[in-house]
Amino acid sequence: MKLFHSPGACSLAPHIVAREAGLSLTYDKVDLKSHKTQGGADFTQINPKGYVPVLELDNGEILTEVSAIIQYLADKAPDSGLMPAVGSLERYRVLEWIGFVSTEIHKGFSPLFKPDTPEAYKTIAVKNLNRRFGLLDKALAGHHYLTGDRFTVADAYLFTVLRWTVPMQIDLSDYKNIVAFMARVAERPGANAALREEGLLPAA
Ligand SMILES: N[C@@H](CCC(=O)N[C@@H](CS)C(=O)NCC(=O)O)C(=O)O
Repeated sequence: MKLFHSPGACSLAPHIVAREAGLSLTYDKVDLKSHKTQGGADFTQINPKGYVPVLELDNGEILTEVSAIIQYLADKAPDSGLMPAVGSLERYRVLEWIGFVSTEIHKGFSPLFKPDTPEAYKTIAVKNLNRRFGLLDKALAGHHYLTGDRFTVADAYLFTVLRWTVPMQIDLSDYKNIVAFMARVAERPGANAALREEGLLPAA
């Protein structure tokens, strides 16, 4: 399987999941401005949606959308516990968080990345994000990860999008549980390996 990704983008979430699951993928870096991949391909031919992440399966099929790719990868390594068993309430709890991270946090950041978003709307977007961060901080109180003390794909996704508070200069220091969560995830061997491979940490 091959993951098309861009350093620090939402494609970091499947990269972390692959590392945590012990799956050996190949990687191709996408320049999101030129839509060329490091391997020399025209990315718009690979994913007409034009965005990362894309997972190319061994049979040549293409899977898109963070939420689908992280579940697919985790299900390839069921013993990893990254995705609880099909039919269990625990699985629906993880799905509940994936939905929240995707629609409330990931897409909450989107206007901040767009150069044509009016400044007044950026202020509203940051306010909305802070409301969500308050909820997250409460949800993380007393345990290590979103659904308890086991790391799941939802945590990989949340960690990935919350990293964007740094370039967006959003201060998280009032959210002590989120700050502790970010440090905890960054220290996990799988997440740490993915961060290094994307050039987001100094090489070991
Ligand atoms: N709905 C998509 C959104 C993916 C997305 O927002 N990708 C961004 C990077 S985080 C991207 O590639 N943007 C470039 C573009 O849209 O041209 C998903 O959940 O996978």
